[in-house]
Parts: sequence; C-alpha cells; structure tokens
Amino acid sequence: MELKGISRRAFMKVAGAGAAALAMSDRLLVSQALAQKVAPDKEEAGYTFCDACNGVPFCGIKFSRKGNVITGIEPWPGFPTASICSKAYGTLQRIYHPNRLKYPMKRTKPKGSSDPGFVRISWDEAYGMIVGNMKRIREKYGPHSVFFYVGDPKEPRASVQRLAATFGSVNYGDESSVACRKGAYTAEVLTYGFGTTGSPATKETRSMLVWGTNPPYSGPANAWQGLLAAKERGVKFIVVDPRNTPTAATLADIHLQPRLGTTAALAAGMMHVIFEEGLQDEAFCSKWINGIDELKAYVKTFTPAKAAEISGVPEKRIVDAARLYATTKPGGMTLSAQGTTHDLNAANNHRAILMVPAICGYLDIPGGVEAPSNPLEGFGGGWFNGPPAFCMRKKMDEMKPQRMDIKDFPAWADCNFDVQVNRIIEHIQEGKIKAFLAWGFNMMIWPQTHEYQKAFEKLEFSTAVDFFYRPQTHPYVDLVLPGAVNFERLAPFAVFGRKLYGRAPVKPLGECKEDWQIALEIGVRLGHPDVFFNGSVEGACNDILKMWEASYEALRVAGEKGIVIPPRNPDTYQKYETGRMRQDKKPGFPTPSGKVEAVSTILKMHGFTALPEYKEGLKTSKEYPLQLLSGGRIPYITHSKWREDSPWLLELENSATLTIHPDDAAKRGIKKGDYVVLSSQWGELRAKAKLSIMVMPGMVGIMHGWAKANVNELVPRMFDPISGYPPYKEVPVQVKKA
Ligand SMILES: Nc1nc2c(c(=O)[nH]1)N[C@H]1C(S)=C(S)[C@@H](COP(=O)(O)OP(=O)(O)OC[C@H]3O[C@@H](n4cnc5c(=O)[nH]c(N)nc54)[C@H](O)[C@@H]3O)O[C@H]1N2
Ligand SMILES: Nc1nc2c(c(=O)[nH]1)N[C@H]1C(S)=C(S)[C@@H](COP(=O)(O)OP(=O)(O)OC[C@H]3O[C@@H](n4cnc5c(=O)[nH]c(N)nc54)[C@H](O)[C@@H]3O)O[C@H]1N2
Ligand code: SF4
Ligand SMILES: [Mo]
Repeated sequence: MELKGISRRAFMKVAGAGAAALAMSDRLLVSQALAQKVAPDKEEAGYTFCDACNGVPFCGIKFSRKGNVITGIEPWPGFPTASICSKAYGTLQRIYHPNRLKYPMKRTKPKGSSDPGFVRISWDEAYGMIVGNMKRIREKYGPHSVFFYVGDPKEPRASVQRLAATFGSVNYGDESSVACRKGAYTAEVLTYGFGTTGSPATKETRSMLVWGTNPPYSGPANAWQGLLAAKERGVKFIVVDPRNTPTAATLADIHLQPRLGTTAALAAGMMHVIFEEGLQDEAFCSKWINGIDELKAYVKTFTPAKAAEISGVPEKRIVDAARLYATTKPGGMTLSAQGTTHDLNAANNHRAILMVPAICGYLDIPGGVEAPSNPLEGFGGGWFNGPPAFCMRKKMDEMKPQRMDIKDFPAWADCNFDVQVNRIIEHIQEGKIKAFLAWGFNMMIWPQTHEYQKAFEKLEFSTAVDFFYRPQTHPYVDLVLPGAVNFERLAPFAVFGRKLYGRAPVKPLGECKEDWQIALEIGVRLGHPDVFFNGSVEGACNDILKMWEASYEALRVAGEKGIVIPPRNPDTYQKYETGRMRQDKKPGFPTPSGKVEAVSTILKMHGFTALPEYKEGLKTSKEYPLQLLSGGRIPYITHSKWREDSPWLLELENSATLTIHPDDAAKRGIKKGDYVVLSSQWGELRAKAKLSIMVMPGMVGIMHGWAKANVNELVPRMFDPISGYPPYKEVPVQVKKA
C-alpha cells in the first residue's frame, strides 16, 4: 500500500537530520487516499508510544484515526520526550506495509531445507503446538531446558518473564544480555551497587563528562536538548568518542578520541593526573572507596605518556581533560548504554570510567552523578527489566543455581536476573536447551551468526513473534507469530520518573496480537488462568498499576496529561551517608563492602581482575591494519529494522555503507560510492564506501543489521569473561576496492 499525502521532500529533510533536531510540530497527513476510503467516519485522536529505537516506551505519539485507519501522526503534546523523529513517522509505513505478518505460520519442511515451507495456521493450532511442546519438553528434560527470550524490544519483557517463572524456567534472557545495556549495568552494579548512565546536567552542574554516546543520533530529543541547554549555560564539556560525532562537534571543550578498546587506559591516565596533582576529593576517597590505595598504586603506572601511547590521545589533552573535570565542580556524567562495552575488556572499561567522577567526589551531590531519590516503587528500572513482583523475580532468584550461564559468566549471574545468552550454542549442543520461545528475535545480533543459526536447527521446538518475516532468523524456527505494532497495543503503559501515561490504540490488523496478549494466552493454556488474568492485557497492566493505586481506566480518563504518583520522600543528596541507598538502611553504597568498589568484592570472589584494569584487546596487524567500529548509530536506522519495513527510511541508505577516512580511502584508491570488500580474520562483506572525517584514520565504521552484509559475521565468538560481551567495536579489518 502506498502512503501518500506527505511531502516527500519535507520528510527527507526531517529524516536526514539527527533525531533530536526533529522538533516537528506540523501534523503529518499520511494517506489522504486511505482516509477518503474510510470516510464518513469522523476523525478521532489516538495515543501510543514510539518503539522505533527500542528504548521503549519512549517518545509519545498522538495520531488521528478514521475508524481503525490511522490518518496522521504528531508528537504527543506535553510528553516528556518533547518530539518525535523520522523513525517514528516511519512506523506509519510499517503498520500498513504489505509484507506485514498477519497470521500465524508453521514450517512444513524439516530444518535445513532450503525453503521452510511456511503455511498459514490458526491461533488455536499455534497455541496447541506451543503448549504441547512446552509440556512435553518440560516433562522429558526439565523446565529449564525451555529458554524464554526477548530481543531488542523492551515492551514484552515483563509478560515473558512472568511466563518463564510460572512455567518454572529460570532461563530468561534478552538482547541486553547479549549486547546492549546490561554490560554497562553489570559494571555499575559491581562498582556503585546501582545502575546509572549518569544523570542530566542540572543548574548546579559545571562540567560534564560525556563518554561514548551520541544522543542526537541515538536518543530522544529531550536528552540532547538538555545537553545543549547546559552548553548554553556555560557548562564545560569533555566528550570522549573516537569519532567526530555531532555530540563532540557541538559540545566538546575537550574532545578525546581514543583508539577502540583502550577506554580503561585512558581513564587510568586521567585518574593518574587527578591523584598526582591532588585534585581528588580525598575525604570521599578515603571514606567511601573500597581499594583506594590499590587504585592509586595501579594508576600511578599510567602516566599521561603511557595512556597517550596506548589510547592515541595526545598526552596534553589527557592532562587538560583531567584538570578541567576535577576542578570545574561539580561534574556530571553521561554514559553510553554500550559504546564502551563492545570490546573484550567490556566490564572493566566501564568500571574505569565510573571511578573518574567517584574520585572527584561527584557521586550523589547536586549537579553531580545523582542517584534518584524517589524511583517509582516496585518498578525496578523500567521496562528493560520489568516490575520485580509482576515478573516473579523472587521465584527466579530461588532457581538461580539452575541458570544456564552460572558457570560461564558467574559475575554476570550475580549482577543480572537475565541470563547471559551468548554461549547458547554450547548449551544446545550439550542438550541443556531444547526449546526457545522468542519475542522480537534477530539472529544477526550474534557474532558468527551462522553458527547460531546452525545450532538453532538442533532445537526440538522454537517460535518467534515478529512484525515481519525475517530471512536471517525465521527459517530457523518452527513457528512464526504475527505481533501487533505500537499503534495496536495497550501494553505496556509508559512510565517517566513518577509520571504514567496510557495508550488509546486501534485494533490490530489481520490476526495480529500484541506481545503481552500472546504471553498471557500461552500462560492460560498452560493451565494458569488466574496468574495470567484470563488473558486480559488490561488486567495484567492493572495488576502492576495497583501498586500505585492507579488503573488503566484512570490513565484513560487522564488522557494526554497522564497521571503523577506523588513522591514518598523528599529528594536528598549523599544518600550513602543517611542509609537511603541500601535495603538494610545502613549508611553506604549498596555494594558488598558498602563502598564504591574500585576493588570489586564480587570479581575477586570469582577470581577475576578486581581492579578496573586495562587489558589489551584484539591487535591490528599488517594484514588487518584498521579497527572496525560496527554499530555506531545513524539517525534513520535501528539495528536490523527500517530496511524493507519503511521504504522512506530505506531511501536514505539503501545498502550497507562503510565509513572510511579520506586518507585511508586514498591509500586504497577508493572513491565515494565505490564498492569495497571489508574483511576480518573471521569473515567478509561488500559495502558502499562513504568518505568521511567522522571516523579517524585507522578506523572504519559500518552499521550492523544488514541481512546481505551482516557485519557480525566479521566479529569473532570471543567474550569478555565478566560481562560475556563480544568485541563488536574493536575487530581488526582490511578494506579493499571490490
Ligand atoms: N555489530 C554490532 N552488533 C550489535 C550492536 C552494535 O553496536 N554492533 N548493537 C547491539 C545492541 S546495543 C542491540 S540493542 C542489539 C539489537 O538487538 P536485536 O534484537 O538484534 O534488534 P533488532 O534488529 O531491532 O531486532 C528485533 C526484531 O524484533 C522485531 N520487533 C521489534 N519490535 C518488536 C516488538 O515490540 N515485538 C515483537 N514481537 N517484535 C518486535 C523486529 O521486527 C526485529 O525483527 O544489537 C546488538 N548488536
Ligand atoms: N537511530 C538509532 N537510535 C538508536 C539505536 C539505533 O539502532 N538507531 N539503538 C538504540 C540502542 S539499542 C542503543 S544501545 C543506543 C545506543 O546509544 P549510543 O551509545 O548513544 O549510540 P552509539 O552510536 O552506539 O554511540 C556510541 C558512541 O560510542 C562511540 N564509541 C565506540 N567505541 C568507543 C570506545 O571504545 N570509547 C569511546 N569513548 N567511545 C566509543 C561511537 O563512536 C559512538 O559515537 O541507541 C539507541 N538508539
Ligand atoms: S527518538 Fe525517534 S525512534 Fe526513538 S522513540 Fe523517539 S521518536 Fe521513536
Ligand atoms: Mo542496545
């Protein structure tokens, strides 16, 4: 179906810019032709959240509808994220795309056949297959042999965890336990005892450390607007990113561009300067840092010269950055979810960064790296995690010894309820995992994707819920189920701090069902109608909302404005002094030692390097002289999505594009638009060259998720032993003209 009515030029203008620059308030009329067809219905408003970059529920969307047909979208007035970007507009093409899955399908040919022979079946048959196989496999091999997985979509997670726990399997994992936020989160829990990506610059903040994140391309508008406003107030910015990003170009007073995989060395160099020059907050250090003497001794060897040699950042810049940050008080921090954890020293890299504001005494002070005083009770870190009670986390904790990852990644298992899933190949081969139930599953997420695809063929049963048939993933499963998209689902509602918002969706197309509905209906058919609210999504949401004496009906009545759950306590700072950080109410940080852990008790217990030490990663060579940064976000693509899903967005980049510095291109006789072969020791692909100074000489960049040029085939199956993360951002490569 073609979508008319939007000025293409206007769309392209918007889509080509960064997400945050897209404060589009004009209403976008999508399909006049479609709208005319459904007249004479009067136009009504609907509300939902954008799931297009998967940090969901994220930006608010208000839409107009005629009957069940959406006729236009605009930013939700007054919503905390301020505006919507090109990808949100792209969701309109996704909902009406002719290739959308609209009914369940089962394979009719054995795994390994060139064509799986998918045929349409009824939901009844699909549920029969799922529940029959789940029960059979549980009986034969035990409940933990069934793995429950949610990919990048965060929305289904709570319902799927409840399903896993009720079924009796501890083996629940998600994309965050492959590659995303939880590597950094693990480092944060090991070091501070709580998760944080830093905090926004407040009116008290005087300096900001922005390490490995590029919010104008990757985040909602309000995050970037907040940083821009801080810049205007005169806050000093140190931006650490190997690339010349818009963030660095716009904000940086000092831009540090380290070689990939050298984070911990650079952070150690900065700490060296701070300690040598006595710029640390000694009172905080001696009272609140576990292993401060060991840390001082360790970074003493990291002179700026040594840090410069390893990281490639000029010595003077390291010194200047350390001085600026430590003396321009108070200093805040904004970190990437994953930019600094995509190499083989992932967890300790991130721990090293976290120690920089800690030694400066910036933790939980006004304008520093604040710990929230009043997180919404019982919500447990957003839909990334899901509310612990609803997700039956207690039951999952009791089953911890049965976790599939406990031997391979014990430190991870101590910090995360979600199972580290990267060694699933071995667990399938050993016969420990027999079935895999997935919501939003993309096999290209994994390094050496083909090895996972091969292993999945050995499973006795697998199923995936998605919006589209994905050729890299679905040929390897038994059953594909059609998911309802963001405009068609009720769950989950949105939470922003203490504000709640509900949706007013349209009905799903065809036989699509929303993720929660599918999880609940499986639960009912497994024999637990009470636990799964008789299959009612609203009932499930109400079970969570009742914690705050709210209900979906109350959200409906509140409409556009949402509702606010009043805070229970006043906002305060330095909560480690007053016992407001720990469950036992004792003063201190929620770590085993009660202090910020430069020396990690948990890492020590498991025999890992307990200090946040630098470790050399994958080395470049004569044959592979360049470093590959795969997956630096671009505004109009998210992972493997937005290729065929949205032709508008695909027009902006219609095949894999390799960004290469003009000097490296010239050395190889490569010109703009030439086809090149990108190769590593582990694989190769073809891409179109784009010459750009956004990457440094010696480094090339490419987006992951291209089915015909899957960069993860170039990444080895090697994992940081603490977090289990693969080196997406440090593989040595070569580039040649094709
Ligand atoms: N080389 C390299 N690889 C990377 C990264 C990198 O930087 N470099 N980044 C990593 C990171 S941080 C992440 S988060 C992962 C991405 O994680 P992936 O899980 O690989 O993300 P997607 O490619 O978006 O795939 C999600 C699939 O779910 C479907 N889907 C989307 N939303 C929903 C939904 O709400 N419900 C259902 N049922 N299906 C849905 C989509 O259609 C798609 O097929 O990739 C990781 N892989
Ligand atoms: N448009 C769009 N938006 C997205 C996504 C998307 O796919 N597309 N994905 C969403 C997801 S799942 C995630 S996790 C977030 C990620 O959000 P961000 O972390 O902001 O996104 P990235 O572009 O990966 O930013 C990482 C930055 O880290 C830099 N970097 C890489 N390696 C290193 C290193 O070793 N040291 C330092 N200092 N910097 C390094 C890269 O150059 C890059 O500019 O984005 C979310 N938003
Ligand atoms: S930043 Fe863009 S893609 Fe991400 S939630 Fe907001 S509107 Fe959607
Ligand atoms: Mo991510």
